[in-house]
Amino acid sequence: MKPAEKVVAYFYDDDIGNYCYGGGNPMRPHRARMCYTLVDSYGLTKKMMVQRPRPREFEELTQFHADDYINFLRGVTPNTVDENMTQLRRFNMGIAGEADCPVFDGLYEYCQVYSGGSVDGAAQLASGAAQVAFNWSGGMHHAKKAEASGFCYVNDIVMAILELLKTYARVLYVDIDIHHGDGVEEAFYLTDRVMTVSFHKYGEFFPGTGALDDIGYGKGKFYTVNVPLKDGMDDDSYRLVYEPIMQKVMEMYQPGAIVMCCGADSLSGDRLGCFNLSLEGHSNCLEFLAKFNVPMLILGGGGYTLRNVARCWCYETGRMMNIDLPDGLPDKALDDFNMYLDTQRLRIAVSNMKNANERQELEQIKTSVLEHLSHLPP
Ligand code: TV7
Ligand code: CA
Ligand code: ZN
Repeated sequence: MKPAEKVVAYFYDDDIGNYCYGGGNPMRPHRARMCYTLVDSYGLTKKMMVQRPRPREFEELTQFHADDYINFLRGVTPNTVDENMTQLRRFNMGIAGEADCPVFDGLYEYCQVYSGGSVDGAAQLASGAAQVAFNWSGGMHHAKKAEASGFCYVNDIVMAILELLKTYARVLYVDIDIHHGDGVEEAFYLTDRVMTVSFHKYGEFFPGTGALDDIGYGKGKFYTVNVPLKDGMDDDSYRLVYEPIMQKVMEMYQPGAIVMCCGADSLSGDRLGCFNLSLEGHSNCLEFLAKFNVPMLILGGGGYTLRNVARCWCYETGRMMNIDLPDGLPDKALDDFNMYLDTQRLRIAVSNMKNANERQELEQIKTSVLEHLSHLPP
C-alpha cells in the first residue's frame, strides 16, 4: 500500500483539554487540544477520520490493572484523599502541587478517555479500518499494574497492545519519549510476542531504569531493547543509533503492528527534557518505520513546552499523511491564540547546547544492541 493510500484515524475528545493535574504540575492534557486546533487550521482534519473515543469501563481497565487499584481511581476525589492516605500512598499518588500523580477532579474519566483512544485505535488497525491511528492524549508509559507513576495512571499502551495481540502474533513497541518506557517494558518483559524498544536519557533521570543490559527474561530474553543516552542528543546522533537498530529490529522481528510513544519531551527546549532534536529529527523516527508499511498506532507521551508539543504532533500528523506542512503557520492559528507568536513558524530551532554523547559511545551502544538482536530466531 502506498503511503498516500493509508487510511488515517485520529482519536480526539474535546473534553480532554479540561482535565487539569493542578498545582503547577508540568503535565497539561490541554496540549492535545492545542494540537488538534493546529491540525485543523492546516486543513488536515478533512483528510482523516476524526473520532471521539469510547471511554473504557472498569472491566476493560482491569484487563491489565489490578481491581483494587482501578476501584481506588474510580472512587477517590480531592475531597476524600484525607480518608484514603494509606491507599493513596500504596498506589503512588498524592495531592496537587506535591505529587507527580495527584488526585484531581475528573481523574477517572480522564483515564477512561485517554485509554479509550488508544484501544479504539488498536481495534481499528486490527480490523483493517485504518492503517494509521493517532491518539495524542495517550502514551502514558509509566503506569504499572497496581501503581501510578510519572504523571501516568492507567497504561493505555499496554491495553492497546493487548488488543492488538488478539489479531497479531507479534507487536513492536517503540518509545522515543525522553523517559524510559518502564511500564510497557515491565508488562511484556517475559514474552516474545511483544518487543519493546526505548530510547531515553539515562543516568540521574526519571525513572532510573532502562540500562543497556536489560534485555528481557525467560521467553522474553532479547525481546527488550534499551538505548541509554546522555544530554544534548541532536538529529544526527539520534539517527546514527535509531536507523540501524530499527532496521535490524524490523528485519529480525517482522511485527504485525507497531505502537509508538512519541513523547515530545525529546525535542530541543523542552521544559523537562535535555535533548536537542528538531521536529524533522523527531519525526524521522516515525517516517522511518512508516516505510515498512505495517499498521501503526501513534501515541503521545511527554512534552512540556506546550507550543512545541502542538507543533511537533501536528507536523507528525502531516508527515504520516505524506503531507509536508508549510512552515508559515495558517492565519487562523496565529489569530486564534497568541501561542505561536514567538516565531510564527511551525518548525522549531535547535540550540547550541553541548552534545554529551560521544560518537564512539553511540557506536558501542549500537554494536551492543545489534549483537543482542542477532540472537533472535530467523
Ligand atoms: C510520560 N520530573 C512522564 C515523565 C514523568 C517525570 C518529574 C517532575 C515535576 C513534578 C511536579 C512539578 C516537576 C518541574 C519533573 C522524583 C520525584 C521528583 C514531585 C514534585 N514539577 C513522561 C516524573 C519526574 C509535580 N518525577 O515520560 C507537581 O518538574 O523525578 C521525578 C520524581 C519525586 C516527586 N516529585 C518530583 O513524559 C508522560 N516530576 C510541579 C508540581
Ligand atoms: Ca523512551
Ligand atoms: Zn517523558
